[in-house]
Amino acid sequence: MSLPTPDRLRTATLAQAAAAAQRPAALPQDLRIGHLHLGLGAFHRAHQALYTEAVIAGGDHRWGICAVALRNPALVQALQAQDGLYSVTERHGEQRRSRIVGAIARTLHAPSQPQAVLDALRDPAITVVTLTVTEKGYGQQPATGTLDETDPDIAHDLRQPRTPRSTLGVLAEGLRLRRPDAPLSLLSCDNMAGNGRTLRRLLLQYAEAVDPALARHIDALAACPDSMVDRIVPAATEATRAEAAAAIGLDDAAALVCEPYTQWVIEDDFRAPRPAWERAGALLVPDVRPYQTLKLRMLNGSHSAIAYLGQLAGLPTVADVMADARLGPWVRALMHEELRTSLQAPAGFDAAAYGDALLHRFENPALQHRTAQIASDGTQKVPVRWLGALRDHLAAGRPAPRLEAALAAWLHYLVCPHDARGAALQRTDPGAAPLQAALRAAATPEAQVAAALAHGAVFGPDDWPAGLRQRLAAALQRLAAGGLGALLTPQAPGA
Ligand code: CS2
Repeated sequence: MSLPTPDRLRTATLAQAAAAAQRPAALPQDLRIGHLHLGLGAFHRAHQALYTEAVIAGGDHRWGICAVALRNPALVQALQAQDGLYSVTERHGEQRRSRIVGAIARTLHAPSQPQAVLDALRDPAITVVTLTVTEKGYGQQPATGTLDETDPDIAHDLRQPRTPRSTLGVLAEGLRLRRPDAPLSLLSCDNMAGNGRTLRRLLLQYAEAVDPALARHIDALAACPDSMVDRIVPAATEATRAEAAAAIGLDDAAALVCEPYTQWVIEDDFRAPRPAWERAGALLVPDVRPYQTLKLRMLNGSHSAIAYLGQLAGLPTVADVMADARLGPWVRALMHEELRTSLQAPAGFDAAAYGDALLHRFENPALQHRTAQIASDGTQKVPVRWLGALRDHLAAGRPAPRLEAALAAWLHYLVCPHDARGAALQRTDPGAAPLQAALRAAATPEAQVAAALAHGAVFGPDDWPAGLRQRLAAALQRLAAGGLGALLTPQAPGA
């Protein structure tokens, strides 16, 4: 016998929510809108939206969020059917805590409501715009950090800047319409080094190409602080919805399950009023970059290694990789012996404890964080997460065998038809096609390595040392001949 489906989460049904679920302090309909978000997805709703929710709970009702979905309308429809309400369940193992969030006061779907998005950007009541548009959403060449004018959306917008499709194009056009005496702050929350600086540079480069006067206008109008965001938020599935129904007693088509941990470090460089996120635990600092480097290398760097090894091994989740007798200890060694040692932690920061805490977070069996999700967009992620660390080790003459093995695993993954269990690998990386073609065209492991390292959009200047080339070729050879087991078996020096 199946249980009856509970009522849908809405303002009218909120009173029926399970007593243990925390209720929003204010309803979406009672908020003014002051915070615009581009990139309505799981991460925003479990991260920035909760910091804004806490500010609203403190009594400041100016900061209702207008959240814009850039592609898929499904979430907009789900949230609209729920009057903007959704639930977040934090889990570690068997511990769980659910809350219903009311900070999203309005939702928009950019492709079908382009004018409404531009109107929001010109609205002087909106003084802060957060972005989670993914690394590839900035239209940049990942290795060089310059505007990628071959990106189809950027190319379109440069031709037709009044009807933009790309994030940069939408921002530039919205800001063009904005009064010069209504400054605002654009706060990138994507996993990139110097994300605010990057956004500013690309936006000005784009605007300059459209009209130099527009670039000057934007330069005077917008601050672009850097920020480091951290919380593991797996993409929601049907299981998430069932879990939320059990936890809150209502059916929530926009439910999320994430870890309890959350962190937000923000450069204190705003040009206009903003929510007092520090009241919710955000750290406002003069320079975010040391925190970004730590997080990108240690958390995201090991995450990407887990993702490619996990995908090749046929292990679907991060927790599966951590529990694997061969891969779990390998990840631990990568974290402590190669990622942590690649950087100088800020004075007083205990990087060893940080690394242990990250490994504990990865082990969380409740999250079901899929290796396939993290494996996506490697051409954007690998340069930021691994290549800086690898270059630093090479320059200092320190060996980094695990980082090199991870790099070989990624190259192998890009062209390998199936995992160790025979299942077809499903790859998602729109920027990978030229690299994959070059890898496939190469006849030997040496030629594959040469083709990869010459791919400047990912690997930057092709000045990689001969020793690295030999080691990567040997690793590809081992992978092809003996799979992951052969890759991870320690090699005698010089072998
Ligand atoms: C992950 C990140 O999908 C990925 O690439 O590495 O989303 C990661 O979960 C977050 O950055 C954690 O803060």
